[in-house]
Amino acid sequence: MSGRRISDGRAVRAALTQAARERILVLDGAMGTMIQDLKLDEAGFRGARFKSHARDLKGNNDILNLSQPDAVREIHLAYFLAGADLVETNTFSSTIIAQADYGLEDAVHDLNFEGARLAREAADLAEAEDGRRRFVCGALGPTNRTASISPNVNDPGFRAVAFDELRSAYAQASRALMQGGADSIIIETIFDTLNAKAALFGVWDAFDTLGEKLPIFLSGTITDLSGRTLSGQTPAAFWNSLRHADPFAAGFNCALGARELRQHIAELSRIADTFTIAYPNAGLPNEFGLYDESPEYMAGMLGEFADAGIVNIVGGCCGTTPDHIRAFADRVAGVAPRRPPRIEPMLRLSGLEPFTLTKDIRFVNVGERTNVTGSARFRKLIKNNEFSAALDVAREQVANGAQIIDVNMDEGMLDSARAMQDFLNLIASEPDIARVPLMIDSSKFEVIEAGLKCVQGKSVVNSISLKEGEDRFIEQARIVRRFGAAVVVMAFDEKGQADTYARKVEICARAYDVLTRVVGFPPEDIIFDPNIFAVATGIEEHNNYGVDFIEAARSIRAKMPLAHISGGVSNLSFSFRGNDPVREAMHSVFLYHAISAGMDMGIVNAGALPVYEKIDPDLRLACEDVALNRRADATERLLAIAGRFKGAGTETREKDIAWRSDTIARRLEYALVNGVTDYVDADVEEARLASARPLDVIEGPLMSGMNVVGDLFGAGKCFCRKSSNRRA
Ligand code: THG
Repeated sequence: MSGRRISDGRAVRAALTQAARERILVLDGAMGTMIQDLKLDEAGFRGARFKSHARDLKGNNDILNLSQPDAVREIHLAYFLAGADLVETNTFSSTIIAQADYGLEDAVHDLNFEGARLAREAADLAEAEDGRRRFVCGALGPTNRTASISPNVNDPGFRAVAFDELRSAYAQASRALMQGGADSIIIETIFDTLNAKAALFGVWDAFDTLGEKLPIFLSGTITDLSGRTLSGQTPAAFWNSLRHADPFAAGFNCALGARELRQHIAELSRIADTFTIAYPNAGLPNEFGLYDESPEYMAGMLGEFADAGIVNIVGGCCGTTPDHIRAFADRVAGVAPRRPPRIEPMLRLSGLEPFTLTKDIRFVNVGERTNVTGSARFRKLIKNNEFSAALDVAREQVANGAQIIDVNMDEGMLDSARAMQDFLNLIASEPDIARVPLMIDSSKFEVIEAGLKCVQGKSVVNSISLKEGEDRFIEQARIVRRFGAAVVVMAFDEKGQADTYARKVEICARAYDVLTRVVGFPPEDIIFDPNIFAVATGIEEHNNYGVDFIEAARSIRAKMPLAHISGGVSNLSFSFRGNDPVREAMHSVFLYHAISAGMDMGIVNAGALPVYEKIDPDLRLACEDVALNRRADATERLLAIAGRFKGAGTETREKDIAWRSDTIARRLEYALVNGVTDYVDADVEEARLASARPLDVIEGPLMSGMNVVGDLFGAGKCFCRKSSNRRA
């Protein structure tokens, strides 16, 4: 392939960074609008090369890179001369996936190569004109298929395109864009961050193949007034999903026009530690499919974005013309550019919504029930393909206060990768589950990878370890990082699972060192699991397992304060299987101490963790003696009283309604502390009728109930809050 030299990515990034620090940069406007004005007919679209192509080509704008190259170059040049610093190549649909509609898969390389070459030629002409450096953004559109939504409402688990298909299509397009002379790559009009993650893999594949890394721009699109992407993410969830790409700029384009875009750009501007970009449509299309917003009107809007310090790059999408771009360039000239904020490092995950592990959150509940080995009920449902009831298990975990849900399909009789994909695909279409981040749990890395290819949010991989040595650990960590996921690292090395305090700390410190120094993993995305093993098993060597975990957690948090500590809490009480009240008491007592030592996350049966203070004092003391290994006869003493507490666990218990005969104020307090919503409407109404003013209900019993909850939380004695489902 005769070609230009591939752009020097580092030099481009340095030049762009310097320019963006000095002034607000200008991107071009619409290509489609300009092409429409050419009023080309079918023959015009075909040109000589596609004269006898079997299918109609009118409307395939990208084909003009090959059939009408002079016209495309002219449009680019018009934008550059109107004041654009950057233009996008005319390659929005130049992937084999999108071009399949025209039977033009074979033309894809040329579409991208020529697309980049034409834009570069226009850039050279503009530079010769006025001496100012110009940049070419190689454009990758979203394709016409979504990776995380089914096109068929009757089959929500179906997908019209797979991650790997998108990845290789984007890799091919990216290679040709680079070979044609693109300075950077823009992944744009992102309506589904899973498509964008696949695009990133494709772009990185091209970087690896060609031995050069170009700056990346990311631009999402918010398509409805609720402020979410087509696939349902909020702007912050979107950013958390893609931040690992370390883009030169991130922002939004297209859709509802500048006025609607403002709040989303403002939010991104606050949370994104990179340059921001905004290129809206000229309003919504009118009844003729045309866009009405004038250059002056839009320049006024975007100028206000600039004055407010929320953008670094402005441009136009559908309906904008060189006149718009000229007006934008004039308006933002001389306005001080936004300075990207420094963002405090914290674990920031996402489902459809963001989840940030702030210092105010003492403990994150990860729901354990969607696990085929951890729940007989869930296993049966998955084995019988009763996916709808299996989804209810996930939904219950979220309703019971799980902030993340752990999904595990490791069962000998299952195709675990298949089951993982099917279940995660189904979760994606349940907004009340998909709003929370996922923890993808498997001891087989190929199952984890299969899962990662199905989730648009920023998830947690559970788990990797040094079990098979450092090389394998590094390789797996690099893959996890490319998906942008956080990671649970088990305290496990070549010699085995760490069971003592010293081994736990030693392995975690070694893993931390490798992850941060060799892989470049952000410390806040590392979650150590120093192994919770069963205590009170009758084997003396097991008695100190709880203490070893707690002390290891304390030491790891002190040495590596940005990293986190998690564990499978229900493991602790395996020897009391069949006695849920005792197991639950053990879990709460253990957590009370582990959390104050620095454990900040745990895989738990959400909704089955009694409040520390409410545990029967005899049981609590006996559990504490066991969990903290405080006396040699601790196990015998717990065993001796365990029978007294045998009965249903919290999950099925519920119906102990003695508290219903208390005073109205005490009832409201009980409901708040225990997260019981069943009687709230009637109780609040009763309290209101008994009060002089409705405000008295809030300031009286509701406030005092919340104070009790607040105190218990603050003291680390209350772990989990039920939430009413916020979205219907
Ligand atoms: N660390 C990490 N991941 C993990 C674990 C861990 N994943 C799996 C497991 N351990 C955590 N999850 C569970 C889930 C359920 C139970 C224990 C741990 C459990 N289940 C009941 C039992 O086996 O008695 C089953 C009851 C039922 O069938 O309903 O205890 O440590 N990183």
